[in-house]
Amino acid sequence: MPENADQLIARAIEIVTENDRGSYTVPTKGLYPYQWNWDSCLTALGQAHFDEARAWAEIETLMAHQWPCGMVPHIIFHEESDSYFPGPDVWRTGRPVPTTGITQPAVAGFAMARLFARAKDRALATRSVRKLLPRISAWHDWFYRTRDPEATGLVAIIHPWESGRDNSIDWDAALARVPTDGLEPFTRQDILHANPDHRPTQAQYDRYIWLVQHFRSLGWDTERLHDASPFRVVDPGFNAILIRACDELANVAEELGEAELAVRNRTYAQRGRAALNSLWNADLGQYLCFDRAISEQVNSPSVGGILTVFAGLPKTRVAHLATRVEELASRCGYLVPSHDPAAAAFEALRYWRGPAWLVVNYLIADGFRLAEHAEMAERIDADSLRLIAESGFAEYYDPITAEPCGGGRFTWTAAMVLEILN
Ligand code: 2M8
Repeated sequence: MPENADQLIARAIEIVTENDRGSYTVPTKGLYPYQWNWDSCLTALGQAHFDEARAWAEIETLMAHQWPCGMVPHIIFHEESDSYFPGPDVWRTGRPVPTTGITQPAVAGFAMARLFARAKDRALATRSVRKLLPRISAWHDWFYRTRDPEATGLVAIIHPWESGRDNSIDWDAALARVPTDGLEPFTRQDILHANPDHRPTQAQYDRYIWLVQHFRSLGWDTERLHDASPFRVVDPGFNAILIRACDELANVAEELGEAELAVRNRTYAQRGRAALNSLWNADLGQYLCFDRAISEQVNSPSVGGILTVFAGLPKTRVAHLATRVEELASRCGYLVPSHDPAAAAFEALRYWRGPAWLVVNYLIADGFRLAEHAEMAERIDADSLRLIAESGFAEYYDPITAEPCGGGRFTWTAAMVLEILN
């Protein structure tokens, strides 16, 4: 018998709670035993439906580990664990509580604004936002200062892990140019917890780790890493999240009388949105990545170019993206595949090379809702719930068969269900 909404909500709360470590939440036990940056912010959205104070604490814990330069790391290693590689002994960033030295999609500004808009406890929300605003804004400053040194309006990622879409086909050509000489031997843990056929390849891991070693050899000086990295890619989805976060932060800052933060973030958002035009591909009717190291567009039709709708786009662009989503829907059973199933490199089960992810669905649906394409938003939400009904709270799903993949009882998947059903 299919579960009703109340039963699903109860199960989702159970999963988020079992992964709760007090002041932060792990994505799923075993596979990911630490705090991940964008997981935490998306998790807080779900937590707020049953515990507002806990939701604020989730984001505050993340932001407490911001580096003095403004960067917010992609993983905080709160506790020791031998079930994840690469751990703190590989990163060696020298932080009091160990962290990685790269970042992840800047969801925090959006999550903060959404929690603030919905908060029932206004005093608690205002107190938390007063703490978070300057920190999140400093992160945005850091992005545009260090990752857009030529002031193009768009930031680059310097490691595939920063995108959150780790082994996307988007990175293949750029990653192939990353050398592997001097690579220290290592043992992966991910393939002990998840099916190796659903994970990145060894050749990709070699390059992920080479980049970590390279940045480490530069003393984790984040002002230098962009120019020193052989991997520099402008991801439209990553930029869209940052642009929206800047806009949302500016709204909250205006409301609280923080004029300077508001103006700065609004300017980032406006410049970023204008610059996204350079990533538009008229033949495909979607945005594409740009390989900054060789100044070439990356001809790879991934979900990164559709996620752009989250930035808040002109109506004509949104209409094109809706058409693209219709095309993808005709090629799979469940929206939104992380890569176009018509592309030769598409792999239905391999992580970010094809599978559907509820967090990405949520962000895309939110973008369509913002653009008053409610029908498309509801369709994507409905597909997310069909995936849950078919296959439970998995990390990701085959977009053709709904087969569940990766870690089970996954926090952000459960958090997105709470968002959809509340
Ligand atoms: C995945 O990434 C980590 C590295 O950061 C990994 O595979 O080891 C990605 O899906 C990423 O987007 C996510 O934040 C993380 C934790 O869920 O797992």
